[in-house]
Amino acid sequence: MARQQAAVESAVSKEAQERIWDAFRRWGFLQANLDPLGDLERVAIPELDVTGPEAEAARRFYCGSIGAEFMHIPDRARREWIQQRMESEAPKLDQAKILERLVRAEIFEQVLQTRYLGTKRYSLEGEAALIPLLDSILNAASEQGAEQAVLAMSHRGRLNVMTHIVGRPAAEIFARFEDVDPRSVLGGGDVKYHMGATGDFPAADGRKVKIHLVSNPSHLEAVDPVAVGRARAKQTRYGKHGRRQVVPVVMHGDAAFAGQGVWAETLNMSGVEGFTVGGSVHIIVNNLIGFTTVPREAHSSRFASDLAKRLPIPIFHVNAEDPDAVVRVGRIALEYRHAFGSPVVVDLIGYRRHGHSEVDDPTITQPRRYKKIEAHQPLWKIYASEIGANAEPIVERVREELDAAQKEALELEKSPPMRELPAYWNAYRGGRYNASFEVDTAVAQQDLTAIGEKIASYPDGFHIHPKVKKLLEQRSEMARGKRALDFGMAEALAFGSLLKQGTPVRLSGQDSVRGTFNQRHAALIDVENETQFMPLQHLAPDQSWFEAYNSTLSEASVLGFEYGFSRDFPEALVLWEAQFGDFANGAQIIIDQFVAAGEDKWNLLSGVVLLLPHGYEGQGPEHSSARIERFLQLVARDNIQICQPSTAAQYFHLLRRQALRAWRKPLVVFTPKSMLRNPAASSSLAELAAGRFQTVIPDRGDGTAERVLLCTGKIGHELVAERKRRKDDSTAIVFLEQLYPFPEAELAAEMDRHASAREFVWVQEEPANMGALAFLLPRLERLARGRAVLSVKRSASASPATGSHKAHEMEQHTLLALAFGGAVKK
Ligand SMILES: Cc1ncc(C[n+]2csc(CCOP(=O)(O)OP(=O)(O)O)c2C)c(N)n1
Repeated sequence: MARQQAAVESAVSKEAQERIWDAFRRWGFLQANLDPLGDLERVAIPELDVTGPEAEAARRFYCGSIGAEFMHIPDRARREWIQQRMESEAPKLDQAKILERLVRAEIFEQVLQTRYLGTKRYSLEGEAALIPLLDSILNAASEQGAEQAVLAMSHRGRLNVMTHIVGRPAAEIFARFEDVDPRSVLGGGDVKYHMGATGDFPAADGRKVKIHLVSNPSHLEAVDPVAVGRARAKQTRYGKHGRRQVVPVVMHGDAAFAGQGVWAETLNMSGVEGFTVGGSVHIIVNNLIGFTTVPREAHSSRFASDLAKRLPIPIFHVNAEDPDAVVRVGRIALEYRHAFGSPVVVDLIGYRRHGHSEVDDPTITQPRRYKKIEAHQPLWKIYASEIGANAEPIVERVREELDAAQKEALELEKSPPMRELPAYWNAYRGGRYNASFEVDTAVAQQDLTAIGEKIASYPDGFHIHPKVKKLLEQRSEMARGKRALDFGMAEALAFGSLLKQGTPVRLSGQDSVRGTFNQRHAALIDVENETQFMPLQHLAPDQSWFEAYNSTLSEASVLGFEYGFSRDFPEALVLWEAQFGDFANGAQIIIDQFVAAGEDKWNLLSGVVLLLPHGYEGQGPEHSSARIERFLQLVARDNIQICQPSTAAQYFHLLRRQALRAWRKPLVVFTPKSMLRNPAASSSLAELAAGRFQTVIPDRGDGTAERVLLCTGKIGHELVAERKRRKDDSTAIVFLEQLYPFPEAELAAEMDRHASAREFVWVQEEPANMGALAFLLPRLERLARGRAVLSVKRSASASPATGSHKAHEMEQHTLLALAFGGAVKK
């Protein structure tokens, strides 16, 4: 009886013990000691109001300098992994090395402060533990076989990271402050705390980890998907073990992490096959302030990181003033990433010693906090006294080194590049367009037939959907020259021929595998078991790789990712497709900051292709335009290419040109919707087997036209049909297939050829304040040599298109009527 009683009691107490541990594992982070200045108050949790040895042990593990959030992870093995790490004694660390790191980080900032008073550097002081944290992550990564790390970060502490983690000599950073070579960047370039850098990190195990710090615009968080896309490309290069060999580490500010959405979009891709990188490591360099904004104004949650909890990934908060804990967390984070291929978040909570930049006075908005900060010792001093070390000799030595580096910088004549481009960029060129870049894009007809037949076939026993079967039969006819080619087939043949020539192809976008307009069918789906078969992956044993992915419903992160991928795979044709061109403005930051300006700011090239379905077809304000005007406003110095191919053959040659030329420039293509299957836009096999992309498609060779209509894309086909209907034989219709780089010579030749024309009329579907009108008018006037230049367009409008199909048709009818009769001046 007594024994039975004891057994019950011990069972109860075991249960009670479990409850205690569970409570601390679940809620302990809310009472952890995370904020060096104590402003982040601990949260009262009744479940943690317990005493006794069990409670004390659990409190020690879960309410110290590390607060782990992991109980939202459904996978028990992952929770247990973290539990086991959290509930073991802290490892012995090389504290002397940590101290040295801290001294270097802080003295570097102080030297910059005294030498370059009044210049912005976005000091890391208050978060100096970032350097030992990165050190710890990279050392752990090296042990796991990492050969490269892709780092992304914004302004805060960037110069410090460049020197102490990327390994750029301090003299190079000083040279940027000295601005030794301003002429090299007149009108271009970027500020020093945005520049990319490459280097080698010497890991403790004797190996070197190649570091690539990604160039970054001011737009906070915009770099996140770019960095992850770059990591994916590098991993693809490594092959099978790529995910282990390349580790992405992305750093964030707390206000930016809480406020911006693109990191969340990027992390949402982390488990999606086409976009995974085997886990990215995220560090919030959390100084509990954003410029002048305090956390209660910056987010509605306790932690800036809270939104990350929507994913089953761990978040480790750590007090930035406990360097040992920080170093420990770095290792745990990296090893977790490695063990489970999962992203992980480290929230490094410290403070910001100065104003937002060093020229900003923070005492105006946070007088009390800054009084506290002023009285607060730098971390290296606190740490040195904690571990009983004398840091003064290190300080002395570091100062001397930095003095020497500054002298060295003054002797430099040119601004150091701070990076080395990988060899795979050797074969490619940027800069201004040169006709010598042109290549042959035609493919012999028998080769097209062979590729086309493969594209139209699938394995025996594959249960094909009847509609797809019909489409493939049509494709087979197209391949044999028995039927005109549509855009879908032209694209497949462009991809297929490139793959056979050794160019890999990667395409992503919303519903892009099938194609929003049912036009692509890159994957065939077995109707019985939903297995996929991608004919373009089965062309020949020695072909290059082909990938097509449906993306998450995001523009910014997916385009950012593909831009990033293109940065590390110049030899591949990398395409991002918007569902409709109108949605591309969801990625406007990526377009403005990376696609259009990347070469100007950072001298970095990309051949990424944007496919933007465009055309006024009565589908409403958000399914018509792709904002041609916006892209045209971004152009200068041949930075991007803007094209609208009006036939299947033109599309074929354009895609091949993009891949085969050595000129690497982003390509924006306005692609068709209804025109995808319009017989007027289809082409013969012979047109793919000869010729090349025409920037201008001329009309009527006899030069007798009285009027010349100039247009681009779908409206041109409508104009041709209208001309036929009217039996008009005095009008020429010229298609402008490339808007930028503006094909001046080709267009001038065509306009001159129409010697009898009295007037040239630009016809566009867009309202007067949109489309290519404003861009083209001055150029056309120059080329018209005194002859009239008129235009036909919809009335200026705040919104791109009407929502009424009938109104659309009336408008379209009027456009055509005006084009053939009543065009008005400007
Ligand atoms: C998208 C965007 N909006 C606004 C800014 C202007 N801005 C630059 S830094 C900053 C505060 C950033 O705070 P936080 O993310 O906490 O980083 P910290 O500077 O504190 O390290 C702001 C608002 C910006 N760079 N990007």
